[in-house]
Parts: sequence; C-alpha cells; structure tokens
Amino acid sequence: MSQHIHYYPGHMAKSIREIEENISLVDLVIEILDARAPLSSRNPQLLKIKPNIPRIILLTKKDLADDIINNKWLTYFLNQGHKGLICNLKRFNNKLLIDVAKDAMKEKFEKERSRGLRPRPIRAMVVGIPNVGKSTLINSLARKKAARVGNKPGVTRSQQWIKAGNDFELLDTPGVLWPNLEDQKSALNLALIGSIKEEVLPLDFVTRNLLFFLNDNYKELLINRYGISMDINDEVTVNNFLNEVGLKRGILKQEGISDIEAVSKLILREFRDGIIGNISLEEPN
Ligand SMILES: Nc1nc2c(ncn2[C@@H]2O[C@H](COP(=O)(O)OP(=O)(O)OP(=O)(O)O)[C@@H](O)[C@H]2O)c(=O)[nH]1
Ligand SMILES: [Mg+2]
Repeated sequence: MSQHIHYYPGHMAKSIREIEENISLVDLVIEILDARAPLSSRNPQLLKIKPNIPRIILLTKKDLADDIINNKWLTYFLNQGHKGLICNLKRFNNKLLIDVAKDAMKEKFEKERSRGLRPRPIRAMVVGIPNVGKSTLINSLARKKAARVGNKPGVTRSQQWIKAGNDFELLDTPGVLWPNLEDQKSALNLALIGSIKEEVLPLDFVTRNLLFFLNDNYKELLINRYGISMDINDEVTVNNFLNEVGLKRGILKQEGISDIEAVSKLILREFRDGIIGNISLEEPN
C-alpha cells in the first residue's frame, strides 16, 4: 500500500477543543467504536482527555460484522477493565446502556445523596470518529429524532445537549479523527467503514484493497455474492475480477467493456451495507 493519508480538517481540531472544554461538565463518556474495526476507529486523542472519568465503550454495527469476532472484541475490552457493550443501534435496547451507566455512576450518586443532593440525570458525552452512530444512539435514548443522522462522515456539525427521559442528559459531538493517520491500514479501514470522506482516498484504491482482504479472509462470501471464483492477489487479477463483475451485472461503459469505476462503487456500497455478508476488518491479536 503506497497511499499517504493526511486528513484533519480544521473543524475537527475545533471539535476536539470543545470536547476538552466541556468534559468537566459531564459524569461519564460514552465512546463509540465500529465493531468492524474497533482499533482503527479508536481516536487516540479521545483517550487522553480526562482518562479517569468513567467511560463506556459501545461497539456498534454488530449486525454488519462477523459474530465470532464480535465476541472476541467484547471480551477484549472487558478484559481491559472497561465497561462495554456491543450492539446494533438500529434495534437498540436502551435499558442495557442505562443499566451500565447507572452502575458506572453508583459511587458518585451515593456520595451526592449522602450530602443531601437530589437525584439527577446522568450527564454523558458521546464521542467517537465520524459515522459510528453517536447521533443514532442519542435518538434511540431520547426516543425521538433529536439529532440528525446520515450514512456519511461529518453529519453532526456542532455539540448539542439532548435530554433523554429522566435518565440522561446527553451531549452529541461531531465525529473527530486525529492529525496523523500514520498507519495506512487503519486509514484504509476508516475509509471502508465510511468514516473518512470519499474524496480523501481514491475509490479504486479502497475497493481494490477491500477485494484483496476479502480474498484472503472471506473468500466464500465473495464467491457467493459475485459468483466468480478467482484468486485476487495483484493488479492484474483484481482488474479481471472487477471486469467480470461488470460483465455479469451489465455495468458497462460500452458493449463488452465494464465500467470499472461504477463496479468499484457498487462493491464498496455492498460491503458497507452488509450485502456481501458479515465482515470484520480487524481481530484482536
Ligand atoms: N447497520 C447499522 N447501522 C448503523 C448502526 N448505528 C448507526 N448506523 C447507521 O450509521 C450511520 C451513521 O450514523 P450517525 O448516528 O449519523 O453517526 P455519527 O457518529 O453521529 O456520525 P457524525 O455525526 O458524522 O460524526 C447512519 O446511517 C445510521 O443509521 C448499527 O448499529 N447498525
Ligand atoms: Mg452525528
């Protein structure tokens, strides 16, 4: 892989500053990671901000990821001493998170009660990289469309407090990446899960590397979906594969010639939508 990725727009630096400013207003942090790539989707900057504040790790999009690997990741984070959950936010059971959050707050709230303070909602800040489901979580907890969501990075533009029943006051934050995505493999994973804007990494680069990965790790899914059984391991074979898919699906530039760009787009969309199957990009080692 020879692409170099530098992607840190000014609004992300500003968002990080606002997170730092407001962290003292909250009781706990809900850090959202994408279950398909939990390490690549973990922003090291967010780890440094008030590390001692209670933190819940919420792995989302489990419905798109590989079940066996999902369980490994949950165990991985629990073993690190985190409070953690893995979920499909589109069918989320709010109570699971409410219980974990109440448990995390037990000591603090008991202290407050003993000092005669009245019970109050938990103030939680929801953080993570773009497109992992922060606003979706907040809407689920608030039981209404309080925050805008969308399947692309950068939907939430500014911080917003949202009340969720009597249990929570939630701070929605814009997704933030970090200045140096040194690890090019992580950057590729971020592009695959839709956390980096399409313009930053060329589509054909992303799709070709996805195909190499699927060839090595999910060969059967690839064959089932596209009905083509060939080894994809270099530029020639990946081109042949894209070409074949185009011919099979009738995605053509002209008679007999595939539209490679349109095919690349299609495969990437089918991966993101879970149509190729349940796929995890990373495993705990
Ligand atoms: N399949 C699936 N889709 C999800 C899940 N959680 C969120 N989504 C989808 O992911 C997309 C992004 O969700 P948002 O809530 O807008 O993400 P965000 O983290 O607020 O993104 P930014 O505001 O851009 O930082 C939306 O299309 C959601 O419907 C999940 O668990 N499973
Ligand atoms: Mg959002």
